[in-house]
Amino acid sequence: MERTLVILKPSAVQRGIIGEIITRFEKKGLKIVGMKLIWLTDDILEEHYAHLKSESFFQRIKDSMKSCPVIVSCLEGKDAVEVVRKIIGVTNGRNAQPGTIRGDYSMSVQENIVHASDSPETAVVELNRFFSKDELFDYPHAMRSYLYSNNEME
Ligand code: IDP
Ligand code: MG
Repeated sequence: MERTLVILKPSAVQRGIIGEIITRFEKKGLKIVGMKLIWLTDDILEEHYAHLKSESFFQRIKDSMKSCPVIVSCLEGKDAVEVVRKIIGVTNGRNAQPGTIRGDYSMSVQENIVHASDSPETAVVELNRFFSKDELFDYPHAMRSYLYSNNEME
């Protein structure tokens, strides 16, 4: 099964909606295999958002992301990367479809509640960035026969 990184940003933590956001992923059937509260630093943000380094808003994003601790999590499921990106919606909360997390909770491009890996390759790199091996857990998901057919679990 595929794994992806999801970060609940300061906009989720400070608005008190951590539980609501995690509930959405749980209800979908994604399995939580890693989760912790951490305070991000410039070093890790410069690596994580390296693709935005030359943007005028880079400093603003970094300041926002380190304004308070965030929840980093690893979600597992079939095609988890693509499924989670669909659940969160497009980057700009004002354009995101209602029904998506950003569409339902965000009015902003920057303060858009969640981060999620954008490809399986990126997910591997990002999970290594935020989790050590012993912080990610393999355990049987009690509901798995009701979430997937046998052939989907192969
Ligand atoms: P994504 O989070 O949807 O994958 P990215 O382009 O990877 O979007 O950008 C990372 C984060 O940087 C966004 O989630 C958002 O918080 C912020 N960001 C992206 N574009 C802008 C912008 O034009 N203005 C301000 N912040 C932005
Ligand atoms: Mg991105």
